[in-house]
Amino acid sequence: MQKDDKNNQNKKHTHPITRIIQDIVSTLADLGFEVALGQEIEDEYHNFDALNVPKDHPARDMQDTFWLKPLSARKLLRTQTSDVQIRFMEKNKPPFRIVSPGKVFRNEATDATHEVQFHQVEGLMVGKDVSLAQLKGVLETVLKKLFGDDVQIRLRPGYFPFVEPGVEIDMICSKCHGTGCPACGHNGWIEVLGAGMVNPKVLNGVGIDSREWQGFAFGMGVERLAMLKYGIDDVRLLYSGDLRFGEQF
Ligand code: 2NL
Repeated sequence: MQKDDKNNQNKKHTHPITRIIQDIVSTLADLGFEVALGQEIEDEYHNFDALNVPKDHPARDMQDTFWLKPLSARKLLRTQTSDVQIRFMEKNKPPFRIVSPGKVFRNEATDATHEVQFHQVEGLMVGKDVSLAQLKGVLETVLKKLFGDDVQIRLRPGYFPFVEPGVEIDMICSKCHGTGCPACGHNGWIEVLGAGMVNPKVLNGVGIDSREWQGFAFGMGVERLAMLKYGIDDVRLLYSGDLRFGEQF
């Protein structure tokens, strides 16, 4: 670094989104997860049907999904990276643990907390006797790496068609430690991601016998985690291209 670099301008900076993805992936790699990557253009089957998303689910609407009309066979921009995991399960026999980071797309109005293009990290573990308790341990390890050793999490029931049971994971507010303050909307807890036990219909659909195998899965929005970690109040700042923003990291 140069001596006159008062403004932090000559250092190398990794974008906050990249850093969060690297932290999550390296923590999961230590726990035996392999990276699985896919494609951003996907078909309706791998993005929705294989995940037990109902045919009339609003997520499939033109307003929520970018459909690529000129192409044949109902192609779309993937709305989550679960499609990668579906394709992995079609080709590989359990047991396995995979993590799928990547870019995803939702056709919705942008505001301080929504962008049409964002990043997700999904994880999946399939084996014998895989449990919700193991899921909790894995997610606690990941969140401690991102937010520090004081992290405490709790599981609440939540609904996603691809998991049963589904859970929402909350992290205790680091400002008030659970008593409630403006930072957590006077809640004491902050919702950070969704997860659950893989729905047996999803396993059977890819040819994995759900009487023999179980799995857990989780999905986290990277922009949301970056905003929480670095106190960023508008997601659009992450994509402004303004070097003064990047130099702060
Ligand atoms: C969220 C919730 C989630 C999954 C993603 C998943 C993948 C397969 C099977 C079953 Cl292949 N589940 N992924 C499960 C629960 C929640 O994401 O809010 N993400 C931002």
